Amino acid sequence: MRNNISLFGRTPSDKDSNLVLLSVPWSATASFGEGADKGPEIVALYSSQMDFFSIESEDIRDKGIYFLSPPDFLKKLNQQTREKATPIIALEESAPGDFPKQLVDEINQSCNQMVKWVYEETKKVHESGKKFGLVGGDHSTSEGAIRYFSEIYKGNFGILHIDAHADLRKSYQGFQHSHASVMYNVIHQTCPPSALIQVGVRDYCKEEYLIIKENNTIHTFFDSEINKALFEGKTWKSIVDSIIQLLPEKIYISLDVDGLQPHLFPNTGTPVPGGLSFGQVDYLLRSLTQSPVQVIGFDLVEIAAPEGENKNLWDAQTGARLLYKLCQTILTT
Ligand SMILES: [Mn+2]
Repeated sequence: MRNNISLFGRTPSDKDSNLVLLSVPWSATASFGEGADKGPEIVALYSSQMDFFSIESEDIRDKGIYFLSPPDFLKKLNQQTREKATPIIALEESAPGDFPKQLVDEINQSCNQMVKWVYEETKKVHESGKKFGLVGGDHSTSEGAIRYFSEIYKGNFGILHIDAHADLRKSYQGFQHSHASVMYNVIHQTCPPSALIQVGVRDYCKEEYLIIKENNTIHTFFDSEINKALFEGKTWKSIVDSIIQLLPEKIYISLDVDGLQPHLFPNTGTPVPGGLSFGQVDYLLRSLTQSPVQVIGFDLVEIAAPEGENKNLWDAQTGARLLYKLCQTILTT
């Protein structure tokens, strides 16, 4: 295996690892804020800056969490693709639909290369008998991993998708593997997952809403509906229970950090007011560990570093803690 990056103050050997985390520093077609390609790096950097003891959960640092370092080719491909995509992303704002087709094709090919690479890496980890997680990168980095699990489990699993966005756009700005299209691509595979359960969605277009309404494998807990229930006296526990009830036995967690309240991740690419609190996500994850659900893999995406000289890395602080909780969840279900 490739070298690993120190995470949570540990650098286990390959043979002692039980959970392999793939780092995918990719944000080539990010449409608003940049910097999600720095996600894995900044999370690793801040992951030793916390206390691992807690009254409600186990210290998992010595359970062999191997954080794979990204290959140079991927970093270069991201940079080159980003350079090609920048003028198109800017152009879209002034003249929608007016894209130079050849350039868009080239960008789609590069994104496809990234998706295939993630697919192959996920396969390697799964075939080695270890558990799998992914740290993005923008949300397009999840597609290859989910595609692999869809094939291997023949669609017999569900996705728990925490996000401010439905990510059900057919393509976005002409890019087929956009962060905004990841779940559209996932449900249009040969063996799509048997359930897509979305939580925290609050920014979506009419086409996406129609896909949700017309597809009985998709269930969306819109942020507005969650709030209404809470304001009218329902408990978060009862909402979590209804989320878990809809999940099949095997699940993959896709966690876009913009699903949480934006003050927790101020630099994420497309922040939206509203969203879940850190405590609500923590409670949801812990409830999974007390349910019959088995987590087969996860991704944590859209953690970004601010641009320029601003060194506010709060996103990394929150992101590292969220990653630790996801690792606890997959190692105990
Ligand atoms: Mn999102």
